[in-house]
Amino acid sequence: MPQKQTSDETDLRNYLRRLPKAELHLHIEGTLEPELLFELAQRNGINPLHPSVEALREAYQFDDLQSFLDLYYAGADVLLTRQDFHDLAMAYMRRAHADGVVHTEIMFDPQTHTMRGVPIETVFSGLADGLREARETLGISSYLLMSFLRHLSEDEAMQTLEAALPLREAYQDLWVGIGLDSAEHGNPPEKFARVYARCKALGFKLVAHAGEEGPAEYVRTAVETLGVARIDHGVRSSDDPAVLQLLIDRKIPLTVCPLSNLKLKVVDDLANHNLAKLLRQGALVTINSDDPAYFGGYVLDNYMAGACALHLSHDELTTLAGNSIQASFLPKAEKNALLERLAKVVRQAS
Ligand code: ES4
Ligand code: ZN
Repeated sequence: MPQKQTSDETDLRNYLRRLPKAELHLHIEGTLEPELLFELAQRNGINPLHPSVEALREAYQFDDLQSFLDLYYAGADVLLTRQDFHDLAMAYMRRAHADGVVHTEIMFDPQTHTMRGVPIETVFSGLADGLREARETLGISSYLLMSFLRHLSEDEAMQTLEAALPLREAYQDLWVGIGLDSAEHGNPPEKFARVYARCKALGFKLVAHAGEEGPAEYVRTAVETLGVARIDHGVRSSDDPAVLQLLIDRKIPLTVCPLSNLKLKVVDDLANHNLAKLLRQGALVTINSDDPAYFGGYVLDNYMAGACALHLSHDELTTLAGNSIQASFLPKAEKNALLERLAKVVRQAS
């Protein structure tokens, strides 16, 4: 049940909504709400694993990353056609727009779909249809980060890259980078050193999940071996002061997802989340929603959860919104324009 908000919380939520924000850590397959899942299952003649929307939602209780991934991959089975991917993307963009998101950098897992016989062109074209429509009708810009599943082999990642490269030109307005996600334990970043080197040579922006469940050492190798520009999660960096210092010195942003960390038991209580500490120590922290359909909240809910549990000040929240723009892959001029807009909203509010 949604918790009742105090009027202070309503004011804070309205303030946070007005801040122009970028969402940088978002898996499009993780935005599949049970209602849309059932609609797509029916459209495609697929039997859902659960008897009802309510039963499915009740199943969203996880012990760890793997228990979530099992349901997340099963949920993606209903995505088959270009229209399905369009509808998924457009539903998320509407929701993000309502939260005051002005730019998104969206991860997608082509292997989850090609493994089931869905052509990679279908995935790209459907997502692009939705994101381009959102750009025109809602005024939100987007980039795509094609992510490799780290529980599969590097050869399979390389094959996925090769299958996608012929599409690069057609989607050059969207596809700017690559990422690494799925089960972290036992799948260190360096397993993908060759594929990252190839992507770097091709001019892609590089990100990787690291230090979510895995050790701080994976954050170091993501930076030093893969050469990533941004770390997804990275909350375990603080286990090793040298790793945290590396991130601070190199201004490598962390895309932190508070409700995800709570739902997957990376933290036992949001009051114990280290995002405020990381921010206060000088790390370039951003707030994001990860898989909002599964973790109980979109980006504004994540800002609110962090703000309330950790007593973040207005200034800190404004910094977090500014960091999201700063940490994005937008060209400098566009970042500056958005930072100006942010400063204007803050001035008007004070
Ligand atoms: C993910 Cl929360 C998380 N961690 C790793 N991989 C993922 N894929 C989708 N959500
Ligand atoms: Zn993630």
